[in-house]
Amino acid sequence: MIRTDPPTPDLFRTPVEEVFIRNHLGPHPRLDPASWSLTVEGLVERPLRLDLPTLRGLPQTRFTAVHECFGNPLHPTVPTRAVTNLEWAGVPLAAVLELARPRPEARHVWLEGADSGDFAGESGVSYLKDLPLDEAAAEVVLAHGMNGEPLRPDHGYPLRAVAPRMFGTNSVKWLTRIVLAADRPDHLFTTRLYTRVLPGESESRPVREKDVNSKLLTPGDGCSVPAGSLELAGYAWSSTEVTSVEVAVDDTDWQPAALDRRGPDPAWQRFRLRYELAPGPHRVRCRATDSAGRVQPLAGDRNAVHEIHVVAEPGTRPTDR
Ligand SMILES: Nc1nc2c(c(=O)[nH]1)N[C@H]1C(S)=C(S)[C@@H](COP(=O)(O)O)O[C@H]1N2
Ligand SMILES: [Mo]
Repeated sequence: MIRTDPPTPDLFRTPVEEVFIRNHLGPHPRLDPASWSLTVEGLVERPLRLDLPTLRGLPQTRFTAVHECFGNPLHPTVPTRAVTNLEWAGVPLAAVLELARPRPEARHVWLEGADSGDFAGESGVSYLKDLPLDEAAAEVVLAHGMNGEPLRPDHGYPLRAVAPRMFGTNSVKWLTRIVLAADRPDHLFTTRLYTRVLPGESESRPVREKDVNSKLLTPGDGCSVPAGSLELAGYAWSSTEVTSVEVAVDDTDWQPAALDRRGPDPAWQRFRLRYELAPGPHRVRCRATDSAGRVQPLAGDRNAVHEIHVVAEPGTRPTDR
């Protein structure tokens, strides 16, 4: 499937129209909200079948989080920076688990969507992901709203999982089944794809927590700008708080940018640096560090430093800058 991502606009909250769409198994399933239901089964004291009105009657939560695609799982080190920042509304998974009462042997939560199809040479596969029970109970939200409107069909209507600190692949759309289990599921999207060996580790692990990363959004890549003083800005994010962002123009040293604090939600953080840009072509790079001490690598991985190219035009400097 060939498609280009919509550009990331330089706004704190990404408009729904600009959010990338990632469907591994073909076009989105058409689900009728009247007959749709979510089952909770496996190692639970009380198996459940929940309809939408019942879910809407449970405690609700609303928060803003970075929504980032890990990238093509067949090319796990290629940077895509397909990233947005969205406000989600839904029911904490914990509220549903409280009703279902997981048995003591339950260790993992499997989340399955209604879509099925072919991917990476396998046919008739479903979209299935899993998380450790304690992590899922602490973070996963069963979302029905995005940016104050009902989820659109492409984004998982009527209900999807959202794992706010994790890559988008974990946020199962068109959610219809939750299974509590003692083990991880052996499946295309859990154990065969979406696993990786992190720097400094020898064992491969599932793609879950987001990497430290950043993206320069102003000025836009490939743009002409007036030479002189201008703001270089964008967003940085990680599974934890980002603690610093540095910017480098051409081959000068890394300079610390001003950085907003993250706040209680796992949203992205704005960085900015005012810079005197001489006339001519320039390469601008940004590099984030998070509270876990992780730093974006210069090259070779999916979160390598982001770089843009701009041309500063002489004599076009507006007076209001
Ligand atoms: N059921 C289902 N859920 C899914 C997917 C999918 O193909 N099927 N793609 C995943 C991937 S890889 C990403 S990045 C996000 C994308 O969510 P979006 O299309 O709403 O932006 O959904 C995830 N959840
Ligand atoms: Mo993705």
